[in-house]
Amino acid sequence: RVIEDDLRAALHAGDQLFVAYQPKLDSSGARIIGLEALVRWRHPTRGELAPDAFISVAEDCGLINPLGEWVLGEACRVARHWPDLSIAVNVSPIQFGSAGVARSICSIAHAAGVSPQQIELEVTESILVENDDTVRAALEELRSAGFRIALDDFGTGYSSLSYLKKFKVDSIKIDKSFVKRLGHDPEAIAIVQAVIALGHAMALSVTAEGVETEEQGCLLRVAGCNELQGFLFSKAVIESELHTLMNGV
Ligand code: G
Ligand code: G
Ligand code: MN
Ligand code: NA
Repeated sequence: RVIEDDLRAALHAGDQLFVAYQPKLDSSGARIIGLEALVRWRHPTRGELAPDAFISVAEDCGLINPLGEWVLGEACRVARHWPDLSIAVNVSPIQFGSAGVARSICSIAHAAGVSPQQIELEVTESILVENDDTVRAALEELRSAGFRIALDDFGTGYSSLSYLKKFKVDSIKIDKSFVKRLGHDPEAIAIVQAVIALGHAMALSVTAEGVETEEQGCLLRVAGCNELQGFLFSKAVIESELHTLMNGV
């Protein structure tokens, strides 16, 4: 069976897909302020699959909408349990291609009894390059409903600065490929400092992802980065492990 059929079955079965949550910390690295929801698949024969192995399949075969809605529903349930944390959910560019994406996202949060203010939607730069008017309208609708919008993987892809002006977002996430080089590549420090300054000049919050070492965390803190995420603090954990994580491990 091809992965597409398996994924369709998994969406019906209900016990194969699960969501792991990776903490986001304040710049001191001492306090958890949010979580990013990351989908996983316990495949019956292939073992545990990371999203790289099936998100693009889901995008190609039309399953990304039900999958994305399911992840958002799960994340909203966790949001209810942790009212002081901001919960981030990745939204695929393909989801933004379908009419009514904003309405669908709003109604899922509403049905779960979660305030949109608690939810951050992570979008990648590619959606801003494609199809401007539809995407812009959807992002505006979501922002005015109270959702925060984060530009994920910032610095990769098209990354045209004009898009940052054209599409209003609340925060940017510096891609881990830049963070990875911090500590041995002087150019990487310059790039990261410039991105943080740019973000702040546009009144955006800046998150760094893929923070793995104390040195990277320190450089980012000194550069004024607002939020840190990465294996230095924690990998993504399942819901039942969140209590341990919150209690300081
Ligand atoms: O989970 P992992 O750390 O391997 O994430 C790999 C990639 O998969 C990341 O780029 C992340 O944005 C993406 N991803 C994880 N969960 C979801 C999801 O629920 N929806 C979409 N569209 N992408 C996701
Ligand atoms: O949405 P995005 O593609 O940025 O998803 C984050 C991805 O980065 C996930 O696959 C997650 O497992 C991974 N990740 C999270 N923290 C780290 C880290 O510190 N180092 C590396 N190499 N990957 C990380
Ligand atoms: Mn992300
Ligand atoms: Na990312």
